[in-house]
Amino acid sequence: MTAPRTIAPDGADVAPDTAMALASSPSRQADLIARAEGLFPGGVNSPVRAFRSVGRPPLVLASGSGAHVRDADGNAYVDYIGAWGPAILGHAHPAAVEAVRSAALDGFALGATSPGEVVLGEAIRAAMPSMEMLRFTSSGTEAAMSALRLARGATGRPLVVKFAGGYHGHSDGLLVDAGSGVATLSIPGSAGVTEAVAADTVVVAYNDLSAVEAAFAAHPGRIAAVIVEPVAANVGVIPPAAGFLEGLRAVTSANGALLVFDEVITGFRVAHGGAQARYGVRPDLTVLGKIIGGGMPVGAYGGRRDLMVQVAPLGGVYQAGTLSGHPLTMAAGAATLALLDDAVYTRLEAYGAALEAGLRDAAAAAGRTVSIARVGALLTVFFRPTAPANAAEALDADRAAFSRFFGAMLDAGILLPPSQFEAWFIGAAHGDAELAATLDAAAAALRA
Ligand code: KE4
Repeated sequence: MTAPRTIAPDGADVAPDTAMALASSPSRQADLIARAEGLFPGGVNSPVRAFRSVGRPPLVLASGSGAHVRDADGNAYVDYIGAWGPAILGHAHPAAVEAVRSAALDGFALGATSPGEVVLGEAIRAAMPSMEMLRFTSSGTEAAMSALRLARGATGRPLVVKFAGGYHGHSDGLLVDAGSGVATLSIPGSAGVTEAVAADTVVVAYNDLSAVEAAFAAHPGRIAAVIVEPVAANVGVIPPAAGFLEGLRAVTSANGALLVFDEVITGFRVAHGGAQARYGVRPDLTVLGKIIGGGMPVGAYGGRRDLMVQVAPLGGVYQAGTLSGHPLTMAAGAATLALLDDAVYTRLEAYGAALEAGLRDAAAAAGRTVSIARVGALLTVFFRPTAPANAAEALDADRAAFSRFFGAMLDAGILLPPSQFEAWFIGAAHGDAELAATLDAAAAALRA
């Protein structure tokens, strides 16, 4: 096997021995960050990676193995970013690596349906029977955007309801903030999103079924769909209140609108069949990403066959993608899903419960007031007295306290997602040693 190539500062390839020198130089991470900041906005290719909300310089992560990652200076961490969800088996799982290596020998994208798309598609449908038909994309953003285009096309209605704090990727109509009143049309949530586009989205509070009913009353016959993270995880973890998801199912059905579950995070994480299996609520459409690609670029949307047959080339709802269903992604995803058996979910739940209990004990021993929200292998420590029920409550958490906690954990070799408003992503490679290291670090960090 040839030695790994290393790109020197001037961009030229260097020989392995020089590569070793570079890798061990104290400034390699700083050098890479400086170069990245000259190349990418904020030095990153996705904003949260900039660590700006925790007041620390970003890391450049050079490798991952199991529950651990290593930065470009060789510092090792117990990892709870988990590639933002995909690394449910841990990083560089041998089965996934071998699946990708083997698939690569047959070429990369070939420009027509590949056998792996059929294999992974059938595995997803077997786990999530509501996805009678599906379409792969290259990101969760594409999948969510396409699912809502389908909802509008299938119903002939213009409006979509989403929840404050719900994140469904960065398509224009979903980068919006709540309007002035309850159930009023929303306003742009990002520069570059027009008021016209924002006005097709209504934003209401998570776990507030009456607000959803008010939206349908305010906009009779005009709402195409309600899109929801069945477990909110982009404002930190916020579980659905009892009856909330069932209520969404009832109110959308009663009003001729579609229920769209964004399971990009929860899919294959909170249960093999996702949140729809865990909570027993069947959506009309589901959005997937992350785990189904095993860490390779991926998204998917699917659901009722009578809806999906309206997608091109069968129907009038257009959607396409050069690298949709990429063979190497399909291989990594299929290898990953094949290993997600009951024993893995039992292990994930046990680790999550032990981590939650240990963190509660550490906070109590330190006399700190925190709250912890957890659903299976998704967890958030909120620096506020009670676990939030919606985004407004989550957003009043003490961000400065979180930042201090994040920094102390990082210095102790525990890498948390660099935001109070993200979930800790536990994987099956997290074991007793990682739990002990995490709880020891948390006990010290919470006393600081
Ligand atoms: P992507 O386009 O990033 O593949 O997926 C968008 C998306 C859609 N739906 C949900 C529920 C999501 O959480 C995401 C993306 N998740 C974030 C983490 N909270 C990705 C991290 C990042 O933006 O870098």
